[in-house]
Amino acid sequence: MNSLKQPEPTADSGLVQFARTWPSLALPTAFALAVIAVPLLVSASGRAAVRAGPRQVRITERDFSIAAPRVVSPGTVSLRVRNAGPNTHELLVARAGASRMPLRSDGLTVDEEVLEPRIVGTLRPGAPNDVRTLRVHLSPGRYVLFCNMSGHYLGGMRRTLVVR
Ligand SMILES: [Cu+2]
Repeated sequence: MNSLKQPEPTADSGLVQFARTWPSLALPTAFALAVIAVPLLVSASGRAAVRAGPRQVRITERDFSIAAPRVVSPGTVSLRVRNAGPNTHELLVARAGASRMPLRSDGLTVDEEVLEPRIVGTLRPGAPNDVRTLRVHLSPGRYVLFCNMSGHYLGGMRRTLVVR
C-alpha cells in the first residue's frame, strides 16, 4: 500500500521535530499547549450544553395525510415524526424537481431509485404511535415529504415543504 510509505502527517510531528532540535524547551512547550487546550475544551462543551441540538420540526402522519409546517428556515433540523396511525408509515424527504415525482411501473409508489439523488433523508416504516426523529440538512428550496408505502403517496401522504 502506497499510503504506508508516505511520511505520517501526525499532529505532534512538529513537536517531535522541535524536541530533537530544542530538547530543553520541548517539555515546557508541550505543557503550555496543554494549558491552552484545556480551557478551549471546557468552553466548547459549555456552549454545547446551552444549545440543545438542532431545531425541531414537528410532523404528524395519518391515514393518509402528512401535517407539517409549510415553511422552515435553512439549516440542520430534527424532524420529529409522530405516526398517528392507524397504519404503519414511513417518511422520505426529497428535493422537489421541476417535473412530477417518478412512479414505479406498479403505478402506486414513487421510484426511489430514480429519485435517489434528490433524497435527503429517510425514516423506514414505523408503527402507529411511534415518535421518531430524522436529522436532515435543508438548504433553501422546495422539498417533498412523503410516505412510500404502497398507495400511500397517491392516497395523499405527500406534503410540500419550503425552505427559505
Ligand atoms: Cu404511509
